[in-house]
Amino acid sequence: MSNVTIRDIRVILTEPDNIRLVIVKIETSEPDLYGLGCATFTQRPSAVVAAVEDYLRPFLIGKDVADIEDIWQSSYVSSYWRNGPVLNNALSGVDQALWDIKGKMAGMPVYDLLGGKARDAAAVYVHASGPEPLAVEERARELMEQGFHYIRVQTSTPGFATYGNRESDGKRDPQDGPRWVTKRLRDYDSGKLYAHPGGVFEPKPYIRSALNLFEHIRSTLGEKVEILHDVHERIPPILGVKFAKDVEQFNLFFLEDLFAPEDNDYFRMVRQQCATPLAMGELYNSPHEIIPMVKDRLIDFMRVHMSQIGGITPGKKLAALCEAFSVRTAWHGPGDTSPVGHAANLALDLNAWNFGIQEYAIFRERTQEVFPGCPEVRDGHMWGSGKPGLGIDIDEELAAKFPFKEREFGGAWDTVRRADGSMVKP
Ligand code: GCO
Ligand code: MG
Repeated sequence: MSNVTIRDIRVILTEPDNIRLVIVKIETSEPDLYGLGCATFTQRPSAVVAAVEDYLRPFLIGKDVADIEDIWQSSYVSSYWRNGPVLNNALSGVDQALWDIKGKMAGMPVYDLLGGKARDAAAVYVHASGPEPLAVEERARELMEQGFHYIRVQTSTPGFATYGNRESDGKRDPQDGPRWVTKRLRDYDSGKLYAHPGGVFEPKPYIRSALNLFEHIRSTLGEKVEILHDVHERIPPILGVKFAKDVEQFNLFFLEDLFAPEDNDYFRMVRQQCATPLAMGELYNSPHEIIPMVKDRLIDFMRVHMSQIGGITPGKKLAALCEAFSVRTAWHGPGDTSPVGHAANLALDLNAWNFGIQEYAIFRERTQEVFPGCPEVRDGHMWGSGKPGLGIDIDEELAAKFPFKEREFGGAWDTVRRADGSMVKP
């Protein structure tokens, strides 16, 4: 019991660098005491705003800020139906803000509240992408020069759209249809490169271009650098099983999102056939899809997006569950995790003994200005500041200078299609 209560809960929307970010601010009965939490679901931000303002705010005003566990549990079931991305993001914004407040009241960083640091700093991985392997190699070398040792590599598939590399995303000529893919495949196989072909994804050309990329990176950068790759759930599962076996020779640090969450059970097949380290989790929201992956040791790295499961409170419990099964943490850390969310990731990165790696989408200039206290990254690691709470703030006046822009299709995630026009999970 702290006798400090929740006075108000506000949502701050800002996109300093063209990524829509959602921050929850809890103001308390102590005039200068407030907390910040990340509730960023960049494809559905206004749904999260409604979930916070219309439902959690009236439910929570007046509650004691000390009772994070009780607030989390009661909020989680206050909607009766639960475990979805919108309500979990709303809950995360509140939860992370309460951990921020608790740290400020205790005069301790959140990682100390959780039991202190198990490491000096959290190793991060960064993204190297390019239209072809040589460009990816060059970007990787630049990043290695900057002190990064873990690098996610993604390249284009000539003639098709591929996740993780903008150059290849274009629009498909609808009237071409399947005939188009025959032509594309024939020209692709003849090595003819395309400039910005349609937003069409074909599994086999992607797999060939990815294997070619790993071959190039290993033959030019050697085994020293740790390379990671994100399949982004796009290929038919049985091709994923084969791909995991084919990449074993390249000693990836991990292969990510080999399957869609709906195909979780295919991980069992991969486990029985190869030792490629597997990472999965950014698309998970519910304990029902997460727990089997851990208890059956189907993956090596748990990559949930912390605000998608409801914040630090479930995050710390998931980290502990993973430790019992030797699954390491690798919290999702893209550009659509706000710096507040990265600070929350970092608190668990520093505290959890079974930390694996932290994804880090390099903070852009304006984002750093809007969020004073962005976690420091140097020598390939993210460092705790030692400041109380999450150690980060938001300049609301500056944030207001970057309101959400109008977006085509409401800001929906890419619609990716096969050459025959059928939809691909993106
Ligand atoms: C990653 C992710 C992201 C997601 C994005 C969705 O590994 O960082 O795959 O790139 O696609 O966060 O909004
Ligand atoms: Mg991913």
